[in-house]
Amino acid sequence: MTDTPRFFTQADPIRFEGRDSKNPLAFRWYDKDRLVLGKTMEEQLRFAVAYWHSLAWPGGDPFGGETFLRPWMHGSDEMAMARHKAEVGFEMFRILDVPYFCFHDRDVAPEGATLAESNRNLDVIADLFAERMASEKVRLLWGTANLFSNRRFMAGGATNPDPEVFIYAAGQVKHALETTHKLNGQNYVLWGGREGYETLLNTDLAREIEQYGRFLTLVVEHKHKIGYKGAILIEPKPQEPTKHQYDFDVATVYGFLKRFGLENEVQVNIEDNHATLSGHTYEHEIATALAYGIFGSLDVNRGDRQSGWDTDQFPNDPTSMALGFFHLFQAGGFKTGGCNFDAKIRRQSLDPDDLLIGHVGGMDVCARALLMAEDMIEDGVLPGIIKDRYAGWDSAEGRAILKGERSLDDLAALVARDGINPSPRSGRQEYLENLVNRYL
Ligand code: XUL
Ligand code: CO
Repeated sequence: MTDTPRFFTQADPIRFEGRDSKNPLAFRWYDKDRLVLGKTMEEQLRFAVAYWHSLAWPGGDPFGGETFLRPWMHGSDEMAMARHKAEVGFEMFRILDVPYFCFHDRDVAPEGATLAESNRNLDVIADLFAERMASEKVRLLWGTANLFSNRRFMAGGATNPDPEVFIYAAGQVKHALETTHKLNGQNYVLWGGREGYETLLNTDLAREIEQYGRFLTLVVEHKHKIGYKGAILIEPKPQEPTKHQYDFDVATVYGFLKRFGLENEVQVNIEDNHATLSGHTYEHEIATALAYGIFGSLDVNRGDRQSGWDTDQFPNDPTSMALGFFHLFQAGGFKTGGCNFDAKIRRQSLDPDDLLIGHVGGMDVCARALLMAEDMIEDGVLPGIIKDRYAGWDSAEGRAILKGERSLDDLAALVARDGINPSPRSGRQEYLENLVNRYL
């Protein structure tokens, strides 16, 4: 893996040069050793490069094909191309100095004629990863299986009307999970891109949800059977590619997990662009997951206000990121999760360094957002206002109500006895919004 020409213009890791730097290949905010909220920025943010967008995507859109012409996508020996891709990948991880990467089974190794052949291809590349990881810093944040590209999955993997597809998907996920385990992946992700429907005219929704619950239960059982200690994560998304996906948003996923008794076994991987497609904000999805106790990890990216699809762009708005980070880091930050750049450069960004520059910008946005979140938390004003707003619930009466010690009769009697007639208080939203702007 050493004799192919260098892909990027530089071989050295990108460094922090501070706010005044004009160097596009330098960090202006991400200072990996800087302490923020008790840990280094590197330990708090846990950045990961997504193999699929950065290394496996050719630059196509629905109207046109490949634009990037990556050298590792043009050749006759598919396994040699997969090795070349891995080589460029590890070069990129080292230059970006990221602690993690993420992959789908089919991003890293070609699909074979049978599942056994596909598994063997994956094993070859996973061994290569293990070898490189033994001498390099980068680790695996998560692995996953691609249950959406091949036509066999067009009507779903777990939720397919044909049980043979369910069986095939189970075999594929078993191998992807075991590969993730072998590479010490911190998490295993399931994104149900085809677990949904195109039309209810041909769909038995109740059955499909039962199938999906069964599938996830099998995955959790297998995790315990093989002694995998990482987290199992579902990645919510409301639609695209299907018209409706069952993992619509965090709250829907929570209801699904409860229904199958998996709420203590499975968490969520929340993506910004998926949050906005579901009509929410990133902040809302993060806060909801934390409230339900199922927060796992983040796919950091952004959508486009005009385009109604998953544009997966690199994040560029520190304030909106900080609003989500405020909740996350107030709750102690990541455990098994991290910030995975599920983001792709635009199809006209042809220069190899564009890949690095996209990540540099995204990492700086997250670093800047982390610093804002630190101020929001440490300044204490925002958390204090929220605490005060609910202070009444810490009274003896408030606690008794929540513990279930009062009936509706009791409460009605209390209104009369104490002459309760609440006086509304300001929510102070503009003050709070102005306060957040001061932290930027
Ligand atoms: C698709 C998406 C996926 C998952 C992993 O919208 O976000 O790339 O992150 O399967
Ligand atoms: Co994603």
